[in-house]
Amino acid sequence: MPDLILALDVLSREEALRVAEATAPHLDAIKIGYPLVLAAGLGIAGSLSEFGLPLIADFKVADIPNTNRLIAEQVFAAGFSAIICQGFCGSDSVTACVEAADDAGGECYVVTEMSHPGALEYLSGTNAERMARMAVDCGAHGIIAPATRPERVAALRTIIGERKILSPGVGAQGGDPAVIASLIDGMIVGRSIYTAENLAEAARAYAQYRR
Ligand code: NUP
Repeated sequence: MPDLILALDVLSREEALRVAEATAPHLDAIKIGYPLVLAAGLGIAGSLSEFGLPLIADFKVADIPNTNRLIAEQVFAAGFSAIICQGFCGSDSVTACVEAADDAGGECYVVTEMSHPGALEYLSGTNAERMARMAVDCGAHGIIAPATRPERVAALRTIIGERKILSPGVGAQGGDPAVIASLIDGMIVGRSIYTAENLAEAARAYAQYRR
């Protein structure tokens, strides 16, 4: 059963710390990305580190290898323990992130199939399967795959074996935690927790699916 990863897409340092404080006892990691970092600055990583949870940088890095490496090095220097990159730029770009992660003692996750409806236009099917295979070949620690399509997660699992699957799309995007939990290693939940009236209660409800 999966870890619970909070997607903390709130728009101020104060709100981020309020949500993190209320939910931290029920979490295994916190994922932040452009919304919070652009609103509150990269220093938010240092502030969140006080909760003692691994921090995942969801910047979906998608550039040439040299730029990917420069971005990844900044991410790990800021205190993150994992980075998410896109797979569609190819194996050299993914390898740059994996190597930066390895150098920092961190992890790199590769987006294969995304969770939203538009992913079916390009980021799904055989493209996703090829990217999953490539992620394994590049030594990535795992992939991102959609809780909104459990049958696709199961298909991608046959490709990546024991490597980790972190899965967004539960709750607000319609994914059912009871269905996806046994297929994945990390359940990523954002709005269904951070917009809840009772933050701790919402986090606890998803935490029942943890290992
Ligand atoms: O395919 C993806 N789908 C997705 O929702 C890849 C992602 N990284 N995400 C992220 O997961 C998204 O950017 C957001 O931070 C989180 C899901 O949040 P929510 O839909 O639970 O609010």
